[in-house]
Amino acid sequence: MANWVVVGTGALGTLWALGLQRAQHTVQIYARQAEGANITLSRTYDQTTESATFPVIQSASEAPADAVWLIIVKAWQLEPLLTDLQLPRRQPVIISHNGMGAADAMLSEFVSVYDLVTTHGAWRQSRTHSLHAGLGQSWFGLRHAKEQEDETLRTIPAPPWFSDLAAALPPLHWCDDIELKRWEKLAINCAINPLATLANGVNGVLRDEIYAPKLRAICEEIANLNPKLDADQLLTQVREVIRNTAGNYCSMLQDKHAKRPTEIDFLNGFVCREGERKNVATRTNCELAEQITALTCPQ
Ligand code: KPL
Repeated sequence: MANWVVVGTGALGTLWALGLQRAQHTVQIYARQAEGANITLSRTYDQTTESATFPVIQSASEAPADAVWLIIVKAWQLEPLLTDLQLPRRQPVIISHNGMGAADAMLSEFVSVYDLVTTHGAWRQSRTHSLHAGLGQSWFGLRHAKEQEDETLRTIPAPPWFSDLAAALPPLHWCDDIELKRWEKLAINCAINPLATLANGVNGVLRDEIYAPKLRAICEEIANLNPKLDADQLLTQVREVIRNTAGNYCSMLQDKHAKRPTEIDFLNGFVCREGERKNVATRTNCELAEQITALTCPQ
């Protein structure tokens, strides 16, 4: 049994913290600006509410040396957070956020970085309460160093504490090629988040046929950037997530309403930059990045 530190008590961080505590693990919450020594978090799923109280730590030195750090913050929060935390580079860290490219240089200094990719739909009804609006699934794997990306992937055994995490919020799949899952999730977020935000509605609005050409174009452009991806398969995954999280307000729309920065730069913005770098057309993604930036950061 591992000791866990959860960083980030947003909608999804809350679900994982509650799940780990429910499975009898020791869970601390890291919160730099905590208001007290404890925090009570709760979630509602299918009209049932559960809650639990966690000890709060304000510095990494308060965590056990063997703790596993589960960091579920917004992509743009990651770099300042890692700078603040100053974790020893040997500490295993698990990273979960939407999009690609966040704090890559810093994370490359760590010995073992794991990525957690999830399609659960949840939104924060208050600072400490999460509404688990749509069941999804999650994938977990060791991030590969850049130079290994194109090599045949080795089969890597899951760490001993993988089962703790898998029991906390099932289903969680161990994945040898987590980078591929990150790209698939990138496509899901690039398709759903900006369109649902512009529509100012729940993810389910995207079932309307008027969105079909845009959803397809987004997936095709992303598939053209990565030879491992297939546009039709991406579109099928996007439609499945829209169906399963139909009643959820996507994180970008929640960010917009809360007047927080969005993750657009790490989503369609990342795709747009990759397109330029690889000389691949990504017009639809670039346009969406511009539209969301204009909507959320008015000049
Ligand atoms: O990841 C999400 C998000 O809102 O950021 C999805 C899966 C699209 C659920 O809303």
